[in-house]
Amino acid sequence: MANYDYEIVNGRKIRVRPKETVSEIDKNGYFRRQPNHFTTPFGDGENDLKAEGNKRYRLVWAKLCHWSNRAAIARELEGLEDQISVNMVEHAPHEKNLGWEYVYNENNIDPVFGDQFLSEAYYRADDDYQGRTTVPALIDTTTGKVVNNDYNWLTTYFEVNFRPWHKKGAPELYPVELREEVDKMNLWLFDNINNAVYRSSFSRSNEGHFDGVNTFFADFAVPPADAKGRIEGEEDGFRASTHYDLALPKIDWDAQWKVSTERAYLSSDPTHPIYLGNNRRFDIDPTWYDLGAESPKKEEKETPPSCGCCCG
Ligand SMILES: N[C@@H](CCC(=O)N[C@@H](CS)C(=O)NCC(=O)O)C(=O)O
Repeated sequence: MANYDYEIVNGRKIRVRPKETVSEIDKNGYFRRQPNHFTTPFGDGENDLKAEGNKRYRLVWAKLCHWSNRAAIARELEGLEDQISVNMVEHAPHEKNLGWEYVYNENNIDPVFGDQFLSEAYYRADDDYQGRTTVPALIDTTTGKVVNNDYNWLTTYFEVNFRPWHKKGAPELYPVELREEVDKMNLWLFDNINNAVYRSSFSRSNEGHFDGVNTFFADFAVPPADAKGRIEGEEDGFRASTHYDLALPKIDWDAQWKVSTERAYLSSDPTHPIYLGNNRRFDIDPTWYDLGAESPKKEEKETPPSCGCCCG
């Protein structure tokens, strides 16, 4: 077992949260997100998690976390409030950063598990788990162990596997005919928006930071484009949006727009680590997590010489 740092809180030995700015940074200073650790799916397979209502599972989420908001929203939309219980966490000041804590409960103790920190359920599941203990987390109340923190698919399990427990008239959030499209959209969202924010914030080099920033801004404010990718009111406008590539992968946008979209970084590029073709489970190239690996490099662009006066 690795060496861990602990703090004693109310007589509990609580492990100090690992710092992403140390453990998830590659040698070029890029942020490389830890893989999800508890990814066993719900299903009929021998080793799959078994869906069950009656509050067998407890969802832990936090207001500030977009991924966990999604799980909490899906649970309520489908009317699973009486079937999957819920609790919320926040960070609270301690000498060291101890991660998510049940600050909304009396004495900061979750009444079901008797835990003060979410990490306690993570380490019950895997005592040598080295990553950050994140929300959303689904905990099995029969064992008190985290069984799934796979934010992308958790919502889908609520929609598909927990269907027998949905309220009457619950919306179908993952209709069969749209699943492929929804999956693609989720991939795009992960790569270009949600995780781009992390890449811009936690990178420890300018390159890594701007890689995140540029990805985010290239794709966030996507104005509506017509079928050819043209944006109304912009004569030469085009959108370097990964979503279009994922949704309409057969179109060569560069040829279409007769202009280079400089896509080297985005997930339409087979060399991009998130490029997955039709793979549904984020089977990202394992070297993406290898912090010793080379980060992708953008080609340097020549900066036009300035006039040396007011233009700087
Ligand atoms: N499960 C994912 C994504 C979920 C995630 O990153 N959640 C963030 C909040 S948005 C979190 O719980 N962070 C807790 C922490 O870093 O201590 C992961 O392991 O990276």
